[in-house]
Amino acid sequence: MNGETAEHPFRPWNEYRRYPLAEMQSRARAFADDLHRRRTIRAFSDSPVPETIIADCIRAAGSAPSGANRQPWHFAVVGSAAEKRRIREAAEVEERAFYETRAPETWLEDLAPLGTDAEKPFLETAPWLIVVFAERFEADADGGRHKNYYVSESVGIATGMLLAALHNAGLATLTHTPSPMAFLRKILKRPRNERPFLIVVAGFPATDAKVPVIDRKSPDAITSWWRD
Ligand code: IYR
Repeated sequence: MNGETAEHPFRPWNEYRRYPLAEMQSRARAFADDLHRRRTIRAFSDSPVPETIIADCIRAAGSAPSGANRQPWHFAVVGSAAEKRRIREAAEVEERAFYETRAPETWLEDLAPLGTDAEKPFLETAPWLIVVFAERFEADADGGRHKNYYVSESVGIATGMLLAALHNAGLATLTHTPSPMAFLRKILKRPRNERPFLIVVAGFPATDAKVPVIDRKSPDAITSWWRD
Protein backbone atom coordinates (compact mmCIF):
# COMPACT_ATOMS: atom_id res chain seq x y z
CA MET A 1 0.00 0.00 0.00
CA ASN A 2 1.06 3.55 -0.66
CA GLY A 3 4.24 2.28 -2.21
CA GLU A 4 6.40 5.13 -3.24
CA THR A 5 9.00 4.61 -5.91
CA ALA A 6 11.88 6.72 -7.19
CA GLU A 7 9.70 7.66 -10.14
CA HIS A 8 6.66 8.47 -7.99
CA PRO A 9 7.88 10.04 -4.74
CA PHE A 10 5.77 10.90 -1.68
CA ARG A 11 6.23 13.71 0.85
CA PRO A 12 4.93 14.28 4.38
CA TRP A 13 1.45 15.83 4.51
CA ASN A 14 2.51 18.99 6.32
CA GLU A 15 -0.72 20.89 5.66
CA TYR A 16 -2.90 18.61 7.83
CA ARG A 17 -4.36 20.34 10.91
CA ARG A 18 -5.55 18.46 13.95
CA TYR A 19 -7.96 20.23 16.33
CA PRO A 20 -8.95 19.36 19.89
CA LEU A 21 -12.17 17.30 19.92
CA ALA A 22 -14.28 20.19 21.25
CA GLU A 23 -13.08 22.37 18.44
CA MET A 24 -13.74 19.61 15.89
CA GLN A 25 -17.33 19.45 17.14
CA SER A 26 -17.87 23.19 16.98
CA ARG A 27 -16.30 23.45 13.53
CA ALA A 28 -18.42 20.57 12.20
CA ARG A 29 -21.59 22.14 13.58
CA ALA A 30 -20.78 25.65 12.40
CA PHE A 31 -19.96 24.43 8.89
CA ALA A 32 -23.18 22.42 8.62
CA ASP A 33 -25.22 25.35 9.95
CA ASP A 34 -23.58 27.68 7.48
CA LEU A 35 -24.16 25.35 4.51
CA HIS A 36 -27.81 25.04 5.53
CA ARG A 37 -28.17 28.80 4.99
CA ARG A 38 -27.38 28.26 1.31
CA ARG A 39 -30.40 28.42 -0.95
CA THR A 40 -30.79 28.24 -4.68
CA ILE A 41 -32.21 31.55 -5.84
CA ARG A 42 -33.50 32.64 -9.23
CA ALA A 43 -33.64 36.44 -8.81
CA PHE A 44 -30.20 38.01 -9.06
CA SER A 45 -28.99 41.58 -8.71
CA ASP A 46 -26.88 42.98 -11.53
CA SER A 47 -24.35 44.32 -8.99
CA PRO A 48 -20.84 43.44 -10.07
CA VAL A 49 -18.76 40.85 -8.24
CA PRO A 50 -14.96 41.14 -8.46
CA GLU A 51 -13.42 38.58 -10.76
CA THR A 52 -10.77 37.72 -8.16
CA ILE A 53 -13.45 36.35 -5.81
CA ILE A 54 -14.73 34.02 -8.53
CA ALA A 55 -11.15 33.02 -9.36
CA ASP A 56 -10.47 31.98 -5.76
CA CYS A 57 -13.72 29.98 -5.64
CA ILE A 58 -12.66 28.14 -8.78
CA ARG A 59 -9.28 27.52 -7.19
CA ALA A 60 -11.15 25.91 -4.29
CA ALA A 61 -13.10 23.72 -6.74
CA GLY A 62 -9.84 22.73 -8.41
CA SER A 63 -8.73 21.09 -5.15
CA ALA A 64 -11.36 18.35 -5.57
CA PRO A 65 -10.31 14.71 -5.67
CA SER A 66 -10.68 13.04 -9.06
CA GLY A 67 -10.26 9.66 -10.69
CA ALA A 68 -6.49 9.00 -10.94
CA ASN A 69 -6.05 12.71 -10.17
CA ARG A 70 -6.90 13.47 -13.81
CA GLN A 71 -8.80 16.66 -12.81
CA PRO A 72 -11.23 16.31 -15.73
CA TRP A 73 -12.90 19.71 -15.40
CA HIS A 74 -12.89 23.09 -17.07
CA PHE A 75 -14.62 26.23 -15.80
CA ALA A 76 -15.66 28.73 -18.48
CA VAL A 77 -16.35 31.97 -16.62
CA VAL A 78 -18.73 34.21 -18.50
CA GLY A 79 -19.13 37.84 -17.51
CA SER A 80 -19.50 39.43 -20.93
CA ALA A 81 -22.97 40.72 -21.81
CA ALA A 82 -22.84 39.37 -25.38
CA GLU A 83 -22.05 35.78 -24.35
CA LYS A 84 -24.54 35.87 -21.49
CA ARG A 85 -27.23 36.96 -23.92
CA ARG A 86 -26.37 34.19 -26.39
CA ILE A 87 -26.46 31.63 -23.61
CA ARG A 88 -29.82 32.93 -22.35
CA GLU A 89 -31.34 32.87 -25.82
CA ALA A 90 -30.13 29.35 -26.58
CA ALA A 91 -31.16 28.08 -23.15
CA GLU A 92 -34.65 29.53 -23.45
CA VAL A 93 -35.16 27.79 -26.79
CA GLU A 94 -34.51 24.45 -25.07
CA GLU A 95 -36.49 25.37 -21.98
CA ARG A 96 -39.56 26.36 -24.00
CA ALA A 97 -39.47 22.97 -25.70
CA PHE A 98 -39.05 21.35 -22.29
CA TYR A 99 -41.95 23.13 -20.59
CA GLU A 100 -44.29 23.10 -23.59
CA THR A 101 -43.77 19.59 -24.92
CA ARG A 102 -40.81 17.56 -23.72
CA ALA A 103 -41.39 17.37 -19.98
CA PRO A 104 -43.63 14.56 -18.73
CA GLU A 105 -46.52 15.73 -16.52
CA THR A 106 -45.01 14.13 -13.41
CA TRP A 107 -41.77 16.07 -13.93
CA LEU A 108 -43.69 19.35 -14.18
CA GLU A 109 -45.57 18.42 -11.01
CA ASP A 110 -42.28 17.82 -9.21
CA LEU A 111 -41.01 21.22 -10.36
CA ALA A 112 -44.18 23.09 -9.35
CA PRO A 113 -42.94 23.94 -5.79
CA LEU A 114 -39.86 25.61 -7.31
CA GLY A 115 -41.87 27.96 -9.50
CA THR A 116 -39.60 27.55 -12.52
CA ASP A 117 -40.56 28.33 -16.10
CA ALA A 118 -38.88 28.79 -19.48
CA GLU A 119 -37.83 32.39 -18.79
CA LYS A 120 -34.21 32.59 -17.68
CA PRO A 121 -33.48 36.30 -17.10
CA PHE A 122 -30.87 35.43 -14.47
CA LEU A 123 -28.60 34.20 -17.26
CA GLU A 124 -28.21 37.87 -18.23
CA THR A 125 -28.74 39.65 -14.93
CA ALA A 126 -26.22 37.81 -12.77
CA PRO A 127 -22.66 39.08 -13.13
CA TRP A 128 -21.12 35.63 -13.63
CA LEU A 129 -22.05 32.33 -15.23
CA ILE A 130 -19.57 29.61 -14.45
CA VAL A 131 -20.09 26.94 -17.07
CA VAL A 132 -18.64 23.68 -15.83
CA PHE A 133 -17.35 21.29 -18.49
CA ALA A 134 -16.47 17.65 -17.96
CA GLU A 135 -13.45 16.45 -19.90
CA ARG A 136 -14.43 13.03 -21.16
CA PHE A 137 -10.83 12.29 -22.19
CA GLU A 138 -7.74 14.36 -22.74
CA ALA A 139 -6.65 14.88 -26.31
CA ASP A 140 -2.88 14.47 -26.56
CA ALA A 141 -0.65 16.21 -29.06
CA ASP A 142 -0.71 13.41 -31.70
CA GLY A 143 -4.49 13.17 -31.70
CA GLY A 144 -4.65 10.22 -29.30
CA ARG A 145 -7.06 9.96 -26.38
CA HIS A 146 -5.88 9.79 -22.78
CA LYS A 147 -8.74 8.34 -20.79
CA ASN A 148 -10.25 10.05 -17.74
CA TYR A 149 -11.92 8.06 -14.96
CA TYR A 150 -15.07 8.62 -12.90
CA VAL A 151 -15.62 11.86 -14.78
CA SER A 152 -19.15 12.63 -13.54
CA GLU A 153 -18.23 11.80 -9.96
CA SER A 154 -15.09 13.95 -10.13
CA VAL A 155 -16.78 16.94 -11.77
CA GLY A 156 -19.78 16.60 -9.44
CA ILE A 157 -17.50 16.78 -6.40
CA ALA A 158 -15.64 19.79 -7.84
CA THR A 159 -18.94 21.52 -8.54
CA GLY A 160 -20.13 20.88 -4.99
CA MET A 161 -16.94 22.39 -3.67
CA LEU A 162 -17.41 25.37 -6.00
CA LEU A 163 -20.93 25.95 -4.65
CA ALA A 164 -19.65 25.74 -1.06
CA ALA A 165 -16.83 28.17 -1.86
CA LEU A 166 -19.17 30.67 -3.52
CA HIS A 167 -21.58 30.45 -0.60
CA ASN A 168 -18.71 30.87 1.86
CA ALA A 169 -17.63 34.00 -0.03
CA GLY A 170 -21.10 35.49 0.42
CA LEU A 171 -22.47 34.87 -3.05
CA ALA A 172 -25.84 33.52 -4.05
CA THR A 173 -25.90 30.66 -6.54
CA LEU A 174 -28.15 28.73 -8.87
CA THR A 175 -27.31 25.45 -10.55
CA HIS A 176 -28.87 25.47 -13.98
CA THR A 177 -28.98 22.61 -16.46
CA PRO A 178 -30.72 23.53 -19.68
CA SER A 179 -31.22 20.30 -21.58
CA PRO A 180 -29.74 19.55 -24.04
CA MET A 181 -26.85 21.93 -23.50
CA ALA A 182 -24.49 21.20 -26.37
CA PHE A 183 -24.92 24.86 -27.41
CA LEU A 184 -22.64 25.84 -24.52
CA ARG A 185 -19.69 24.11 -26.12
CA LYS A 186 -20.24 26.03 -29.34
CA ILE A 187 -20.81 29.45 -27.79
CA LEU A 188 -17.83 29.07 -25.47
CA LYS A 189 -15.63 27.44 -28.11
CA ARG A 190 -14.74 24.42 -26.01
CA PRO A 191 -13.21 21.35 -27.65
CA ARG A 192 -15.22 18.23 -28.49
CA ASN A 193 -13.67 16.19 -25.70
CA GLU A 194 -15.52 18.40 -23.20
CA ARG A 195 -19.18 17.92 -22.28
CA PRO A 196 -21.15 20.75 -20.66
CA PHE A 197 -21.92 19.60 -17.11
CA LEU A 198 -23.93 22.48 -15.65
CA ILE A 199 -24.09 26.24 -15.30
CA VAL A 200 -23.44 27.79 -11.90
CA VAL A 201 -25.02 31.25 -11.81
CA ALA A 202 -23.30 33.45 -9.21
CA GLY A 203 -23.92 36.95 -7.91
CA PHE A 204 -25.75 38.92 -5.27
CA PRO A 205 -29.41 38.13 -4.71
CA ALA A 206 -31.96 40.68 -5.92
CA THR A 207 -33.16 42.72 -2.95
CA ASP A 208 -36.61 41.15 -3.32
CA ALA A 209 -35.33 37.61 -3.92
CA LYS A 210 -37.62 34.96 -2.46
CA VAL A 211 -37.08 31.26 -1.97
CA PRO A 212 -39.68 28.52 -2.08
CA VAL A 213 -40.88 27.15 1.24
CA ILE A 214 -39.50 23.64 0.93
CA ASP A 215 -37.47 21.68 3.41
CA ARG A 216 -34.52 19.41 3.56
CA LYS A 217 -34.67 15.80 4.65
CA SER A 218 -33.69 15.33 8.29
CA PRO A 219 -30.34 13.76 9.16
CA ASP A 220 -32.26 10.64 10.30
CA ALA A 221 -33.95 10.34 6.94
CA ILE A 222 -30.69 10.41 5.00
CA THR A 223 -28.43 8.37 7.31
CA SER A 224 -28.08 4.80 8.46
CA TRP A 225 -25.49 3.96 11.11
CA TRP A 226 -23.81 0.66 11.86
CA ARG A 227 -22.23 0.93 15.28
CA ASP A 228 -20.87 -1.31 18.03
N1 IYR B 1 -34.05 22.80 -16.83
C1 IYR B 1 -35.35 23.33 -16.51
C2 IYR B 1 -36.17 22.42 -15.68
C3 IYR B 1 -35.68 22.11 -14.32
C4 IYR B 1 -35.38 20.80 -14.00
C5 IYR B 1 -35.02 20.44 -12.73
I1 IYR B 1 -34.71 18.49 -12.28
C6 IYR B 1 -34.90 21.45 -11.73
O1 IYR B 1 -34.51 21.10 -10.45
C7 IYR B 1 -35.19 22.76 -12.06
C8 IYR B 1 -35.58 23.08 -13.34
C9 IYR B 1 -35.24 24.73 -15.90
O2 IYR B 1 -34.13 25.18 -15.61
O3 IYR B 1 -36.25 25.39 -15.73
